[in-house]
Order: sequence, then structure tokens, then C-alpha cells
Amino acid sequence: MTVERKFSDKIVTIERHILDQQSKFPEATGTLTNLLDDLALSAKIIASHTTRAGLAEILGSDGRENVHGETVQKLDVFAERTIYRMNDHTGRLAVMASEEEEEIIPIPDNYPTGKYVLLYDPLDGSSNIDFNVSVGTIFAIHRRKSLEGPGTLEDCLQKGRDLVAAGYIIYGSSTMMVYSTGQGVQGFTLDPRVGEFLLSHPDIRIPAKPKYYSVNQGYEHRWSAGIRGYTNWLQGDNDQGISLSLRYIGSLVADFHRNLLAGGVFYYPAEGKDPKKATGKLRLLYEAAPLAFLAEQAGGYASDGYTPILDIQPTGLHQRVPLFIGNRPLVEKAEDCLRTEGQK
Ligand code: FDP
Repeated sequence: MTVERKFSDKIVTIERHILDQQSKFPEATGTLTNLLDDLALSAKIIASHTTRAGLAEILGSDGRENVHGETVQKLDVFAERTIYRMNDHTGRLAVMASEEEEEIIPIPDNYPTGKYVLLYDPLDGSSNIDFNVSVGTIFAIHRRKSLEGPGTLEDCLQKGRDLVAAGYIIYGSSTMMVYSTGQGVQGFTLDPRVGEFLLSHPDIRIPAKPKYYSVNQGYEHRWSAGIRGYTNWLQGDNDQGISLSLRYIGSLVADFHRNLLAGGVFYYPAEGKDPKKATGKLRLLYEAAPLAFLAEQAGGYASDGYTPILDIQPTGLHQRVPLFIGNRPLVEKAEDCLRTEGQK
């Protein structure tokens, strides 16, 4: 029997893809490859629980509050511990930081430290868990700056421009891991029958023609005139034929993922009339910077309205920034609107 073999027959697992990428860099030691593998395995473990969220005692909050005063959901805690336990002992990391923890997370003394720094939001959009809405994990990887020993706060406070890799896992109608090591953006879908992430979305590029704008329009009364004008512009108040549909899930990874594949802009602006949201809601290190890295790798752009997100020097672990992210011309239009507003 002769079987016809085509290129499209190639089955690319995430491991094979990461190794292929590594082989392009003869000096690579394989540490980053292994770290990405550890994250893919963490994702599978977390996914096996998110898909059962409505079933067991795991549903609902455990009553504790995280460092931002939000109620912590049990799955947040589980995701947090899973990522920590998968990475504390490997000798690949100098230090970690998580959206759920106030301080940096040191590597325990009895384990070796390594050259990378892992920043993560274990379960983003967690207020949606109880309603069967997609949630996600976001991760960012830097090279350590300190030379040896335990990693430091400064190792964590690096600009997005210096990221080595970043990505997210979306736990939705299927589980996907989307990541970049600075050579484009690759998307893998978890095949639950075989327990493997398979390359399903190679070289993702944001479509040039955008479809959606995503913002919590319920907060419009607290926006500045510039943001209101920008929103009208997106809705069709322009002479460029742009007229976008509104889609807002309220789960950043899901909103970003949809706009990455369909084209559009997500924004969470500063809310002048709410002192608690003077710099928006989203965190620079765990949300804005890693997604900005992916957006730029996919041909898009992200800004806080004035400065590219990737160029902002973090000053604190839990710093919040306004975020505009998606197709470059749409994000630049937001910058225009804010600049014009500032000149009035
Ligand atoms: P959540 O509070 O559910 O964890 O940063 C967290 C986040 O969700 C993002 O995922 C989401 O985009 C945003 O907050 C939603 O905030 P609003 O409810 O204020 O729209």
C-alpha cells in the first residue's frame, strides 16, 4: 500500500514546535524550551479543573481577598499553586511574581536558582468563573538582571520591550495556548483526547480590517471627553468607513484573543471620576506588557494612551496602566484623541 504524504499531514505538538524554534539558535541551552513546556503542562492541569468548575466543591469563592481587595476564587488559588509548584524546583527560574501575591515569590532555599524570571496572572477574568465564561492564564518571561543567588524585585521590574517570551492560555470552548518568543505568534489547541497541544494557528497576524471594539461601556459616565470621542469615532463617527461592532466579555484574555483573530481594539482607560481607577484597572506586569508583546509580534500595537506599553518602566509589582491594544491604527487613534484632549 502506498500512502500519499502531504506537508499538511505534519502533526506539530507544542513540544516539537518549541524544539524546532530552539534549533534555530545553536547557543540555546534548552532552558527556555523546558520552561515553556512546564507552562504548557501547568495549563493542562489547570484546564482539567476549569472544565469541571460547575461540578464540584471547587465552584465559588473561598472567601479570602487577594492583594487588590478582590474576592479570591478557589480556582485562582488552584491555578496559582499549580504554576508555582511546577516551577519552584526546576532550577530554571531566579524568582517569580504573581498577580495574586503582594511580594516577589522567591525560589525555596533548597532548590537551585536559574536565569529566567516568571511573571504570571494565574487565572485572569476570574469573576467570570461561576458563569461558565472563558478565563485565562497570562505569563511573561524575562532574563534575570542580577548575576546570581536569589532573584530580586529589580529582576521583575523590567520593561516589556525586554521580554524573552510571553503568552496566554485561554480556557474556553477549547483550551488554547498562544505564545511568542519574539518570532511571531503561535497558537496551539489542546486536544483533550490525546492530552497534547497541537499547532492550530501558526503565525497569527491581526487582520488589517478590524471588526470589533471592546470596552466596558457601562463606565462611560466616568470617562474623559477624549475617550468618549474616541468611542464615537470607532462606532462610525469618522470619514474612513470604520464602523465597529461592540463585543465585551469582561475577561481580558478572551477579549484579547477574539480581537487578535478577528481584528479590533480592546481598551480599559483611566476613569477620571473614580480615584481608584485613575490609571485604569489592568496590571502592567501581568496583563498589559505580555499582551502588548504578543500584539506587536502579531503586527498590532498597545499603548497607555501616550506611551507604548512595552516602553513603560515598571515601578511597582502591581502597577496599573490604562490599556489600548489591537490594530495599530486604532490604538494610534486613541493616542490622537487623548493628545487632542490634553491640548484643550
Ligand atoms: P476580573 O476582574 O474578572 O479578574 O483584570 C481583571 C479583569 O477581570 C480582566 O480580565 C477584565 O478584562 C477586567 O478585569 C474586567 O473588568 P470590568 O468588570 O471592570 O469590566
